Amino acid sequence: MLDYSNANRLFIFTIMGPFVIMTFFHCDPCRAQVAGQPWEANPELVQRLMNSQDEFNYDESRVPQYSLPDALRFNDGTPVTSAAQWNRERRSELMEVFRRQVYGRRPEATGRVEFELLKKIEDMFDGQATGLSMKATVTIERRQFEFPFVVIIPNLRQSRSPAILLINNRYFTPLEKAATEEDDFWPVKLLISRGYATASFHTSDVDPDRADGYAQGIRSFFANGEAPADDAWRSLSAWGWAASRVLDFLEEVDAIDASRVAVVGHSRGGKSALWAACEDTRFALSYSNNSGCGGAALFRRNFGETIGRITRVFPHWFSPELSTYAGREVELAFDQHQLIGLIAPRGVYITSADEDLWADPKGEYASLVAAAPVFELLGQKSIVQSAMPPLNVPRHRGQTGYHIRSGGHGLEAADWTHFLDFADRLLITQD
Ligand code: GTR
Repeated sequence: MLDYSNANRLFIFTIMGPFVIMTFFHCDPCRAQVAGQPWEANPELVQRLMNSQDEFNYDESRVPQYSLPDALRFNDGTPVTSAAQWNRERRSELMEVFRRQVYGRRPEATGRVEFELLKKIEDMFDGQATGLSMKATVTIERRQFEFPFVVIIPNLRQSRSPAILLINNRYFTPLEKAATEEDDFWPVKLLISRGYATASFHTSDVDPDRADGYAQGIRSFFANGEAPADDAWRSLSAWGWAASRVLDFLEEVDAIDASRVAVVGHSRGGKSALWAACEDTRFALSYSNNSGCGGAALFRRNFGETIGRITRVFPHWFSPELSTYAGREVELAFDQHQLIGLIAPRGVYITSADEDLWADPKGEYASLVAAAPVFELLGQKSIVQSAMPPLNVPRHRGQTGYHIRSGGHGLEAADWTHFLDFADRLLITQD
């Protein structure tokens, strides 16, 4: 197969002239990656993005030199040398950094949360599953806040099922719809057939995904209508909080093993799924799909979406403090590999998509690798290879997994299949 690295393309152009260039730009398979070689961005796509979005960097050669802050050093520079030190002190120190500077601090009050069964379907998918349409009601004094969620449980398993909890940033899927319509974004039938229970809720039902949605959301409810404090939780954290409430319910379901629950999200939902697993150590695994800036990707690479842009367009997602680092990412005391480290020693699965350069695939992968010392300190294996895997070739090692899929930004059937292959190793094999 041909190698379309810049040097070779130049060579081909020199010897064969415009004919090759025509073919290169018009025939997608022509940029097929070399089998077995690490993924590289399509140079044609890079060029197109550089031309159309010159505010952002898509050029690997313009990624600044950077060194990452060490997860295994206390804020004062002292090294963290034992798992006990990490668990007792360093982890909470780092959690505080992310709360203050990125996702905000959740309220201390928990409210009383009750669950109501609205509807049950016992014979979903020809008797293979039971579906529950649920309502969570949060009560503080005499005030109440409600949000709906759906749970589907396999009927045919001998033992308790592990579960996949999707933070759905696109829409709410009512139980009737889940029972009758297939949807790659939340492929209920596939999950059931692979032995998982599954649950989902819609982000905007908990905290509206709009810069002006605060008054209708759970954050305002907890603050009794007061404006959010500077360090208060923002929407990404609020959605993760809701995932924890759904997990509270899963703990009550006999057919589900709540110690084997993965929290999953795509894009903004993927940012939220990572933070959800940091805040709630009951999650056994976090799967963050195409989460990019403010998710898995390293801020310091300054590739694709930036702090300046994301905090301007989505001010409700992050602590205001994050926006002050726009253009000076290098001064951040942390980076997103440490977020992944906060999930260790539990499982983390990260994905990218070939055409989703906005989310910086290399930054998403590099972040996962840079978290390895934390997994190691905690006695677990994780991916350590710095070269990316080839396109569509998942990589698994110990507690972490990664793939980069053909195509664009999205949570697709192939992503789920690859993810479930990884999840099986962590959540199913112990049966
Ligand atoms: C984009 C945003 C990304 C990502 C995405 C999504 O507009 O810039 O960070 O979160 O939305 O959620 O689909």
